Amino acid sequence: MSDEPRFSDSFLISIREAGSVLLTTHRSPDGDAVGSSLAAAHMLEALGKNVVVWIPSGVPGPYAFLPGTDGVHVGEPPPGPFDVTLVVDTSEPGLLEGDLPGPDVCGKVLVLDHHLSGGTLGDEVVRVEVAATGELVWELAGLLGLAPSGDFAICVYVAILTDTGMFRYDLTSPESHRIAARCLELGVRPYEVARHVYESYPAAYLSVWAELLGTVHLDLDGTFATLVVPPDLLSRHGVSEEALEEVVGYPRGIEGVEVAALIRRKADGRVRVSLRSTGRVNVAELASHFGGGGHFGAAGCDFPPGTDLSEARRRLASVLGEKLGR
Ligand SMILES: [Mn+2]
Repeated sequence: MSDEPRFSDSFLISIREAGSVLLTTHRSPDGDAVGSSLAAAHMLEALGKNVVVWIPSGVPGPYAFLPGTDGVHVGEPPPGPFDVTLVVDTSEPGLLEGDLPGPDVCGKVLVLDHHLSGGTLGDEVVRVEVAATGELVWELAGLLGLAPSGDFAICVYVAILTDTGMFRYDLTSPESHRIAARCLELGVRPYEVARHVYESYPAAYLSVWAELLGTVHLDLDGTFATLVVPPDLLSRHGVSEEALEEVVGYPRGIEGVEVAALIRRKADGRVRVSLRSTGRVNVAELASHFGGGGHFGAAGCDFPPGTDLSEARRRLASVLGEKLGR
């Protein structure tokens, strides 16, 4: 980890001097995206700024209990203008759900993120060694001289809880736990949060998972596990894509598995592959063979329309087989 300060003076001055701030994040917002956006909103409001959180598709159900959700602006961008736009949890323009309005509306664009990317949205604080963007928001609040509130703490806690996979993934650090511990001291109740985030899914999800887990296929001597989503699975059970979010964790958990994949056809006909690693194989690199990308442990790629789902699996297995020497 580098000892140089994470936040440049110009970044801090831009935040301090802003009277109005637009906050936004990436599409398919996860717990870190929503938690970091709302935590930053609580922080900036405590500093007396006018803040709008813009999440075009709204806050997904599991995070809707977080304080500040009611004020989130959905749909088209808010009219503004804003002095500063702070983008959290991505620095990749293509991963935003809606295009940022022009500089006349956005003002100066700042980024807080922990993903490797070639993106160039604005003045960026990107730290790939940090487990969650929420940790950067926590640090920023301290640099701005703020004592964390309970509302701020619960948003940061959800960001860290979800992006560390419940404190399991490799980037989980002593600092992740220290911040989480402070959040508990500020009133966060772990089971209450877990109930909302992980234990509030519709009963239909179990039927979806039961059917999907039955498609598990092991290749490469049991090191590559895939699930293939039947074409009408979601519509038959009346659920959205959210039902598929965590399910790839099951094949990853099989003893001996190095890489797990969830393969499905998207509405536009392309084949979407979500990849997860158990620690030895860099799945971002695997995904990059097919024009995708992501993290070492979690990545994704698309195959063009017309690709058969089982053909996508074979092509992945062939590249992975070379990497694994199988
Ligand atoms: Mn994140």
